[in-house]
Amino acid sequence: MPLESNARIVKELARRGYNAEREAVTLLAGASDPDAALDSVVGDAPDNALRITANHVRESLESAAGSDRGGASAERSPVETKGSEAGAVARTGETVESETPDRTPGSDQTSDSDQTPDSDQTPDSDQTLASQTESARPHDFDRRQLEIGNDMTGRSTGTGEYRDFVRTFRDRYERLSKLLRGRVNHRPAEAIANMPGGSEAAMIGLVNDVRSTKSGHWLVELEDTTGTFPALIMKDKGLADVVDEILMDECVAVEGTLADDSGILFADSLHFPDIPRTHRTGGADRHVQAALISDIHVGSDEFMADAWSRFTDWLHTPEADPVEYVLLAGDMVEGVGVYPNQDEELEIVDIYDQYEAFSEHLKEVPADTEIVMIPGNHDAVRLAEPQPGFNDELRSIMDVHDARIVSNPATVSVEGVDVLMYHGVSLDEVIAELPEEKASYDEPHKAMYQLLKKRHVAPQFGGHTRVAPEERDYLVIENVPDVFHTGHVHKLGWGKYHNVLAVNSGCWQAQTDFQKSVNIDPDSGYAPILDLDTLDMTVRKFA
Ligand code: D5M
Ligand code: FE
Ligand code: ZN
Repeated sequence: MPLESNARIVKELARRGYNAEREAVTLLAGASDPDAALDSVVGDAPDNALRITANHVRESLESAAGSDRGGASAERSPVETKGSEAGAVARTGETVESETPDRTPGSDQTSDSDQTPDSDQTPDSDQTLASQTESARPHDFDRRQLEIGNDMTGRSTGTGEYRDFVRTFRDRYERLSKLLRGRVNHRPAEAIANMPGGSEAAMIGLVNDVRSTKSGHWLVELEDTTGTFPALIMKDKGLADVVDEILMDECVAVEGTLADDSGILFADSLHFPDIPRTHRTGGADRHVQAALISDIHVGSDEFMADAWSRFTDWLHTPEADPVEYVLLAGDMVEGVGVYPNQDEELEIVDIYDQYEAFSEHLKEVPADTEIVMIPGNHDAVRLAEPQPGFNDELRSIMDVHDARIVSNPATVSVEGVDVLMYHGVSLDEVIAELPEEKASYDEPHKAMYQLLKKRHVAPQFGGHTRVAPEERDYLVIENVPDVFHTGHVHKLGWGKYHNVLAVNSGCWQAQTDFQKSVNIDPDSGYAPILDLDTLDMTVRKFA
């Protein structure tokens, strides 16, 4: 049975307000007249059913056909394991830094989807509505915890005037300098200029300029609320590695000795706000998972509808029962006019139609899944970051599943796990500016480590990443997250930095002409699945 028919059945059931067990879908697809079978199973389903089970289908088919089995075999069809053919490709433990997705190809593993869902996995005594109707592991809605923090939707104050930028930077300085204050005995720029020559001094500031000098040293100019001050990093101080990582406008501390005339600081060390190594992660107190995905790009010729359907089909299998959350890190649709000549690769040219289509695809996700989404650079919100969550018109188009629509970036606490979601436009910049071994498209998580180290998701101002002036710098990473989730670069990569799991989730779009022209080979059709109790990750391949 072609996959399309399964997806179509899932969609049709969703349209009528039902989830379905994977096996139920397979049985329906195998019926001699799937549409009629679907009609009758919906008609026969108990009034309080949320989910069509394989048993519902069997009963309905049997009653329709009497002793004739009506073409739908109650035996398992080979299609049933399709979801699990798209097997786990890699698993991270505590220490694995960077398994590449294609190292271990999708396996043929069959798994608990072979169990009859309505067998012995009966719920315990508390009979919630869901547990009466769902035969696989029922979702205990009472135990779900999802809190949004740092959502700036509706709080934008910027008018784009110069003084707004001053406020943003003041806020950035205040909050990031706090993280450095314990480590250096700093003085304001103004005071340092008045200290006696030869004194030990330290300053915390935003990077105003970095230049290499003729003799191979580096001049770093820092700015705080009182003024600017230059620091000279001599090439023999062993700090080349650190200098490599400096980005404009980020907050750092330098420590050293003042020149005789107090006009410059000879730096001995440079510090980033960084993530403390002692960071202890939170975790769910039950086995529950979240799918971390992004960059769906519905509306593009290259949107991989089949892979997406395979993913959402899999979500309906018992194996995916623990996946109660889907976190979407932006680029829901391909958008219009995002890049030059993009219109040549559009399947859907109207932006609203793109969101309508996206919403249809989102309906394939089981209806009881909690969804959180942030916008990306292809979405129909302002490009400058922070990007507010979608407007009411787009929300009403995407009102399936009661998805939480929040800003980019935003933090989400999911059953005790703090997830920082950020689309990831600044990753292009980090990758362009830093040496290959510190940040590259092949290892996008390493670029994410840099953002964690800087405690800011998009430090550079005035470059590739547009930054909007706001009263508060929403791009500061004030609280250490347990998980940092980005997308945008269309490459899959993950690893741990000081105990924070960084995940870049790949995409659902095949290589575009532009990507071909610049040799970007996207990782398409992967779904990283995060265990919220252990923070282990499994990546599943659906393409
Ligand atoms: O971008 C996906 C990735 O590809 C991201 O690293 C930027 C890069 N990209 C894609 N198209 C272009 C064009 N036309 N110019 C420059 N860079 C591009 P996304 O924005 O998520 O599609
Ligand atoms: Fe994208
Ligand atoms: Zn993007």
